Amino acid sequence: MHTPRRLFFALWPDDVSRRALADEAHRLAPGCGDGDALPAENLHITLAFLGSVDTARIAPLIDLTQRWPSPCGDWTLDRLGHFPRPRIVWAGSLTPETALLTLQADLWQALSHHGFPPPQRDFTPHVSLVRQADRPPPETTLSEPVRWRFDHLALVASELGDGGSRYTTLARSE
Ligand code: 2AM
Repeated sequence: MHTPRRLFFALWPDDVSRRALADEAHRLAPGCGDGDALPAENLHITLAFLGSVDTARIAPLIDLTQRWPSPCGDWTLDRLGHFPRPRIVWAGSLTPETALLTLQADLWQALSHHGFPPPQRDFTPHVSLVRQADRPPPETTLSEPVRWRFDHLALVASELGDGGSRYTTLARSE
């Protein structure tokens, strides 16, 4: 029997944005209660978190992802925030990003047809930068805005290991 996998849908940054965000994470980490900067390769925005999914339900999700028309747009990250309970410092935007909100809503609508109910809470588009962050960062904005160009949606499996999360892309949009 196969064990369920922890899945989520995400957008991954282009290389330039990834480096800029990784630099920001390293700059911020010491001032946030000695948090841990996330590794550059793990930086992403989650659009839909599915949690643990039985293997029998994964093939339709791969199919959905591969058929999804690739989103194409820019997202400007300029704001810093802090989620106290998961102890995360994140980057997001001061102005609501309509394209991301629409994409997230469309994705959940499609997922609801596969038996995944949409979350009850509001969506705050963000990229986690620092974990184990006991304090918010001293500033509320990024040192320089980061313009992130997105061009595909990815279905990703997450495994928790000693050194943090390991992500494997299972499918990407066409
Ligand atoms: P985060 O960026 O806010 O940490 C893989 O774990 C991804 O799914 C991470 O990006 C994480 O969001 C998100 N995630 C983990 N647990 C979640 C939950 N219970 N609800 C929503 N998103 C979650």
